[in-house]
Amino acid sequence: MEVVYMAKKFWVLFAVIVVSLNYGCAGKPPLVAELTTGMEKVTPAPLFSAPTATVTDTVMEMVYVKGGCYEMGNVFDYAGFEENPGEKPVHEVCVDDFYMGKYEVTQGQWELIMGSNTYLESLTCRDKKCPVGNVSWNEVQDFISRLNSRSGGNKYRLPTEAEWEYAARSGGKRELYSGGNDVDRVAWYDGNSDYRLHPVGAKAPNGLGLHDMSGNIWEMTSDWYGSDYYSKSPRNNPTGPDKPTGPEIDRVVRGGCATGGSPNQRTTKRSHAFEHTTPTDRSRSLGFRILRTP
Ligand SMILES: [Ca+2]
Repeated sequence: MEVVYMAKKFWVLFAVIVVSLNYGCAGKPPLVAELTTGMEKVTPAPLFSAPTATVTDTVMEMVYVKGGCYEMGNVFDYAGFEENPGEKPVHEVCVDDFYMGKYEVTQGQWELIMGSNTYLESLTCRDKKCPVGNVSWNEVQDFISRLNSRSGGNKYRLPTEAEWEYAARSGGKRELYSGGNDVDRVAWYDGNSDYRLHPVGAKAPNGLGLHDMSGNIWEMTSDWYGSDYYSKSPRNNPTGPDKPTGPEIDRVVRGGCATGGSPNQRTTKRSHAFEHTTPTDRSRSLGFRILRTP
């Protein structure tokens, strides 16, 4: 018993030290003025109770994103892509600094936080490093709430749509896909995925070091969907309509997925969870990525 007690004590102490070190870096943006990657490993203490833990299945890696202003919306004029009225008008938006999850939330992270892998069996990629999907809006809110409780704060949440696009475009740059114009290099989509999800981080990152913002699995945002929202969005830190507008009552989802065509992987592509969905519905092609405020 004494040995077990000492072992537990060691891991608690170790976790406290690691958390202290990491949080020491959290409020310190990189010295480089340009948008860059200030890596932060945010490590809720209980996650370190497993000595065999590996990075992508237990640690929330967050990338520092320096805020700024950008032209949000469909800034591209290219032939062959479907027009999505909801992506226009292009309008200037400014967002504050934040940390964005380097990867889509994985099944390993989900199981550790939620203590359950219910509903995950049907996913086309089953591994701790595969993205979690088939989880409902309400379950994701529960995940975030638990993550906040474990880290002793209230800093984790879903990104807004504006934050998501700013990060996906490597800080608001003119990027067709997240990381460049070569969809095969940066995204799992129907042209290269074999119609399956893939472990996170296998494709090239974007300019901020973020992986899979184009492709693999759709990602939830916190905004209600409004097809006309871009015509009336506030400039600073928009959070979407107060309530859903039009026939859709869904939240905005972004980034495309492994079973979708290349137009869906575009950084400016807006979609929404299945029409008339409820907070308890699930989709195997819908997961999420978390944001942490400084
Ligand atoms: Ca994705």
